[in-house]
Amino acid sequence: MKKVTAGFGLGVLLIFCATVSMAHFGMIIPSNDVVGKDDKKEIGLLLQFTHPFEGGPQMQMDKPEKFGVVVGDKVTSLLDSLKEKKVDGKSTWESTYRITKPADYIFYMVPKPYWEPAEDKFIVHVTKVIVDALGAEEGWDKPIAKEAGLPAEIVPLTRPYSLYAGNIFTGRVLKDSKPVGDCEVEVEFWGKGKTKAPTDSHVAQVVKTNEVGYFSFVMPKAGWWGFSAIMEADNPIKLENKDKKVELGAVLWVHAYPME
Ligand SMILES: [Cu+2]
Repeated sequence: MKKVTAGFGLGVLLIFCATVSMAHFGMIIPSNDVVGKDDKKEIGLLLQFTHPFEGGPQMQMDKPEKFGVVVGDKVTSLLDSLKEKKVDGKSTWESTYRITKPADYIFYMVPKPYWEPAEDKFIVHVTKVIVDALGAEEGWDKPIAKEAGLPAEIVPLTRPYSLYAGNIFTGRVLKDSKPVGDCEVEVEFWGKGKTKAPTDSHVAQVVKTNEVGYFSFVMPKAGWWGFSAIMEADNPIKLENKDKKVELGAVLWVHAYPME
């Protein structure tokens, strides 16, 4: 809905999406991005597909194809831990995860393809979030696509936790483990509809990667920020015997704290 695709006029887009500029994002949000030694060792995780800035409309998220965590070299599927929770009649998912040792925990999710009639394509937003536990502070910069079986990912160059509002965040977009240049990265604040945008086009910010896949963005406000690198998947998906394009998003969520 951010782009008017051939054959679809603005009028059609408006029917499906209240505001043209709203972008949808895959989301994994942990209850905490940093778990200290005195904190509860159980973290909650929320998985959903929505328009984060506006706090909706909520979009249906079927049970993901993959959901798990990479700790060091170890990949663990957490699919069985997911519990469905309906929000506005649409499925979201919740999980809890117990921290067992000092490490950076890289959570990832590959959703089932979502059919978006307004854009005449499927959407697959492969999503990551990284939690540091018990002062480990290492492992966050590791690509996990190969081990976890992700078609694309954002690898952070800025440590992706314990950030401040006002920090610059830099990441690198990889598809099939190769850098993606000239790629649009949509950026959205998880405003839940409480943050006001001066115009519709302020809802999602857009930066592009340079020729070797790097992008940067300064986060102006404390809270959760989502970065979504928008690509096209290699293979179309058939719908009623017609090949449909697949929007492949590589999404990373980071949390910025206020500086007091
Ligand atoms: Cu949408």
